[in-house]
Amino acid sequence: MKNLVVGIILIFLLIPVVILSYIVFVVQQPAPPAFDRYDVNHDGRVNSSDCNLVYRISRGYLVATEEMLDRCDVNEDGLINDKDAQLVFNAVLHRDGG
Ligand SMILES: [Ca+2]
Ligand SMILES: [Ca+2]
Repeated sequence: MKNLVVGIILIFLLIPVVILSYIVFVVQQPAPPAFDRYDVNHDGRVNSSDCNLVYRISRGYLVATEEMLDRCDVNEDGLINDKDAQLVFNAVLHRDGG
């Protein structure tokens, strides 16, 4: 009977440890990489290629994938237009120090 009580006490002591360990594990997981709307072609850089893509897509000169459409909508207004192209262009200029 004494062993049963000790076992039950140990179980109730271990439950919070397991729960806390799980919480610490989940909290320490690295955040997923930020979704870079400016990197339209998803090559890890924002440059003139992305400007060109946004401009061509906004003008209907290029049919884009759904993912590219999401990345092109830089200002997240649901439209892909000159405003998005300008924002990507400004980002490239700023990056190049221009
Ligand atoms: Ca890019
Ligand atoms: Ca937009």
